[in-house]
Amino acid sequence: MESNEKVPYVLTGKSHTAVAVNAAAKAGEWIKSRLGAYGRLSTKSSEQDLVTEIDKGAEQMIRRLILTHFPDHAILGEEGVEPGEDAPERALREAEEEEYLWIIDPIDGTTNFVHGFPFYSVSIALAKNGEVVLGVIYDPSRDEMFVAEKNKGAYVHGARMNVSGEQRLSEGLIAVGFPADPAVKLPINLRGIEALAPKARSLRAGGSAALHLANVAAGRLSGYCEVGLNVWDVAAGALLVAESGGQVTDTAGTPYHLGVRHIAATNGALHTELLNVLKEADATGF
Ligand code: 2AM
Ligand code: CA
Repeated sequence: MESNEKVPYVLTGKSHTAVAVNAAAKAGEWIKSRLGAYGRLSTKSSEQDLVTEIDKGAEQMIRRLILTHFPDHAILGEEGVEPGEDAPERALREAEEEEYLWIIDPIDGTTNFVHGFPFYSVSIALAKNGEVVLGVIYDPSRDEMFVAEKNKGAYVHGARMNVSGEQRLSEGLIAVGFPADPAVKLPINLRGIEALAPKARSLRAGGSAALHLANVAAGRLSGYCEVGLNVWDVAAGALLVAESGGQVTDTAGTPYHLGVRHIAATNGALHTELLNVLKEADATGF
């Protein structure tokens, strides 16, 4: 046979997952290299709501990488939305109409990043027709890449993740949050914290919603709840928990969807008990 026969050139596209993992790793490495070296610190909705030029730079980096491979996909990123109550909701409503929507939090846990506390992450989710089908969270401090694909399970560095086995709240390690809105959201969360503290084994507040969710998925936390989050804080993590066998709802028990702001994510076994405590304490945010 003639050896100079031409093989047709096939342009094989990269998978959504490969692009998300690559973007999270690149942004995460860059962020980590800038730890303690950021310049100007700005505030957004409140004095506790911080942003650095590293957040903005990392989001640009992720946007460019995604658009290189998928130029017609829509992107909703934390730093591309004006702070305040209405703008994130409006942006989400518009974006939900897209077939493919990437949802980015370039640094989840900016306050930790600013202080050098090693608990922050890059969170990237892809929603198809309004449903999350891919979730990637990267923890630069531990070099852990968490990946979930809808109906295909969740993995950390290639090893399948499963939620923990605690059956009761009294055996559970539960993560909570102290939101950056001291007027409305903080008091609601504090009511929940006060009610949960004597009932759970112990509480933790790490300061990154995405990493709390990744750690629930990995079975290191039994559950996590927080009122007043944004879609980019939880979209990737919600899929990680669901694909690890856990349960993700809003604090009133409605199954997770892109509009959920008040989140409860657990190993499933102690979900109802957790929701009941929040309800009794008037801490659901509803
Ligand atoms: P961030 O670091 O990306 O801002 C801590 O309680 C969690 O709340 C973090 O995931 C943090 O994400 C998020 N958070 C901080 N400020 C917020 C705000 N104004 N609205 C919603 N979530 C916020
Ligand atoms: Ca952020």
